[in-house]
Amino acid sequence: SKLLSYEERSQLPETHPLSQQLFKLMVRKKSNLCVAVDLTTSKEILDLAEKIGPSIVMLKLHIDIVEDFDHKFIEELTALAAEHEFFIFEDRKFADIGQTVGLQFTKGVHRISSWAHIVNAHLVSGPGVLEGLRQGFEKDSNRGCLLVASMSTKDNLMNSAFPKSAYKWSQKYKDFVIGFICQSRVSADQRFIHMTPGVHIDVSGDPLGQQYVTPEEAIKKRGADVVIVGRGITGASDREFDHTLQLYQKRAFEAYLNRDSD
Ligand code: UP6
Repeated sequence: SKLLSYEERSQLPETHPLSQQLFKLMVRKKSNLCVAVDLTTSKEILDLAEKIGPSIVMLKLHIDIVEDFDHKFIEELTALAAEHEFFIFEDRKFADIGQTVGLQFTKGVHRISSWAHIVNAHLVSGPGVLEGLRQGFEKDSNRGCLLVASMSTKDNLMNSAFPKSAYKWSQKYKDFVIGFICQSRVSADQRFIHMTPGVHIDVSGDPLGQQYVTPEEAIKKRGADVVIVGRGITGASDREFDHTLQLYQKRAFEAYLNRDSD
């Protein structure tokens, strides 16, 4: 079936309120770009967030690689997210038993549930992971979870059982599951957001098994709604940074506008 526009999808009945906001934000900012900010000090992350804020709809973190983490950093990042209007996605890929992920989500030094607008979960251990996370999502809190349905890496073990279960569980847990991290569309249900990592304009992979496609391939061929770009943007030199950021934003959004043409 033909994909509706982001605008139309923001108005579908029973779309999660967070997804509605995200779709509207994508229209307003003319951006379907999430940047993977895989940097290891709070200063580097905040400086980058300031620069990319106007161009993105989501900033993806791996909070467990930040060497000087504290909650003041989170407060500053949250303030930038409010100022520039983007969501904060903690890419924790929760994967343990429900009891443990419930604790990992809400406790520890990071207390992820207290600040991340969006988190994600692997499906290997079964739906218990979602039962465990659910307890950390306060009711009506406008926070959401993405299910990892497939991966970008070479020789990964995620066979077709994963997207099938991801689809099934998205329906069952739609009070907080807002979509998927995937390499091709999981669900024809347009209330759900499909986000694709492994996107780069210049290179086809890295030495550790990462595999890249272009924004056009991810959006037009694979059906991504949002592309996740890390080193393609964060690795640009100071001199080329603004140009590179704008190039990714423009190419990804134009791929969306032109997705019905070849
Ligand atoms: N990521 C992938 N592939 C997946 C799932 N997640 O690359 O299947 C995440 C990585 C990294 C980012 O954890 O933060 O997306 C990709 O970064 P890169 O663009 O620098 O390769």
